[in-house]
Amino acid sequence: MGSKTPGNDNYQRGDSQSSSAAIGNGEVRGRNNSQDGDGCMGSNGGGEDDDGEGDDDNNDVAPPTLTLTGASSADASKSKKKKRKRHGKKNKTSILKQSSPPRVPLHDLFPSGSYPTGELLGYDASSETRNTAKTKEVRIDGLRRTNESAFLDNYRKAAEIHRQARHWVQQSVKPGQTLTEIAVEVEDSVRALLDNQGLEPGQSLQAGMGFPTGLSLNNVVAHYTPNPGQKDIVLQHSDVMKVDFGVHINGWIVDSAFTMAFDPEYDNLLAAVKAATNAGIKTAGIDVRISDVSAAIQETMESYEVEIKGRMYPVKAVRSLCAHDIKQYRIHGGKSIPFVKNSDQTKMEEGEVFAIETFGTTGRAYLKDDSGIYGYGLDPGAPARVSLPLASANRVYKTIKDNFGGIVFCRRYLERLGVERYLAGLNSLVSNGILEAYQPLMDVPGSYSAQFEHTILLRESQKEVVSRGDDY
Ligand SMILES: [Co+2]
Repeated sequence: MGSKTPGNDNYQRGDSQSSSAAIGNGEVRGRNNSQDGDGCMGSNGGGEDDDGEGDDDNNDVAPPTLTLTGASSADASKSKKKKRKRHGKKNKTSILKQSSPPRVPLHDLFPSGSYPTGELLGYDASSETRNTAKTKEVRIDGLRRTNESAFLDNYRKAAEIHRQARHWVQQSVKPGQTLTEIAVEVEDSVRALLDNQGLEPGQSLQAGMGFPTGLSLNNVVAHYTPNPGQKDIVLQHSDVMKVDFGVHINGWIVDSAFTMAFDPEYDNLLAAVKAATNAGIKTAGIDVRISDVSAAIQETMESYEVEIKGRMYPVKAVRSLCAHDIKQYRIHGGKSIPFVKNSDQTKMEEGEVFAIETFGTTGRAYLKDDSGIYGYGLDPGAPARVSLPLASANRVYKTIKDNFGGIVFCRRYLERLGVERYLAGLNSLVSNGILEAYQPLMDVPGSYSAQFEHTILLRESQKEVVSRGDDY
């Protein structure tokens, strides 16, 4: 999920003035904090290739064999695909055993417990040197090392589940399906691969969906998910769909998204956003300033012009959403990376996790809240119990604590737990400031938007694009 552009607190750190000056205020137009828009990263599409380098120098295993489908995001070059497949050989057998839709738990496919490494990229020379001092400290600390290895295992497993679940989406989703069918299938797949249905209290805290599955069409840029009881939307051949979902294990969330379209008319829009996200990934690193990542993103995004239905549009970088860091059980860790120039001197730091996402649009790029609710999120530091006058608020609060903690959830996630008559309770928690509600975000009608997003780990000597796949 993308974070809403901070006008305020999320941007904290002294730099806020600068960042908001550059990007912030004006553009945000009244929106407050950063909401993430989970973005995804685009891969090699559109002739963009940053990832190529990483692969080559690191023997890193490309995730098994997803072939991207008919979706236009699949356009990536065939030759590259082949090359990667070879790298991924050792996992090949495992993927062959995965069912469609995916239902074979990941631990059965990888009995050794060792999951594919993401794409490893080096830092540029200057940042590596800067790093040395900190690095030593880390080496001494054995406990931290053990934690680091559990952290990596959790992240790599969650990323592989993301790849396998999205592979199904790319292969199987077709116009005529409803958004509810698609969302439920994504979620059923993720839970099956985790081998955790999350129906008992506490289970979803161990592993589950990282946030509500986002399926945002056309001018709805981010944060739309189907809700129970609402009129369902049927996917059309002419739609551009952002598919944004997360997988978490022990609170470590893989946040990754892509865009699919059935009409090749949108290919260049998708390519622009993929390229922008890849530019952000390439620039990101330990000690790198947020302003530098933003500038790289904007420059790439705005170098594209696209023709849709006979009209030319510049691709605009969306102003109201940001990429963001991720903390345990917390999708928006507090750092935000706008997609346009700013003077935020905040640096990325070793050990941090970032969701590098970008959104491009043919519309105005300043988004408005759409009606309805996407999801709700508790502050992870929220107290164990609350006592409000409304009994149902206290009840639903306990359910949230027991099942989601700080993980953003949606009404469908509550209903599958058998919770009923929760709306008044949720509203009360929101109005008391205990729960934050996220709304869908839209650009002007008739516009089209795309998103790509990857989760990256800023490890000691390399950055790991943990959610990278053959698809994007
Ligand atoms: Co995100």
